Amino acid sequence: MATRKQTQTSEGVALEPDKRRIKPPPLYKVMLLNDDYTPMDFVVVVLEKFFRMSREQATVVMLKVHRHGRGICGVFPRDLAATKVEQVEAFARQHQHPLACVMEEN
Ligand code: TYC
Repeated sequence: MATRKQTQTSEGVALEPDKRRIKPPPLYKVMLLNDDYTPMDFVVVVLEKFFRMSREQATVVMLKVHRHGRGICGVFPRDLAATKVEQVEAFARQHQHPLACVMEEN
């Protein structure tokens, strides 16, 4: 096992925090699921509004979901992914659409 990293400070030698076994936080994919009722234009607006996509990018992702059943909107740390899912589903319900948004560990 390697020794802990040391830094020279004005007070002497200090041990740096041991970061060797700290894994980076897991990332989560946020995905939209297809359904037969949500209008295509609404899905494009969702991708522009919540995932900062251009109209062109949003259209590509929407059509991928429409044709393949699901598609990735973005990859985020857990809390941000959970917030995106809540925001998208709340917005869809406000507009009476059944659009489903889910997250999955990457
Ligand atoms: N399948 C929908 C339709 O034909 C469009 C749609 C695309 C719905 C993506 C949901 O996540 C979705 N109107």
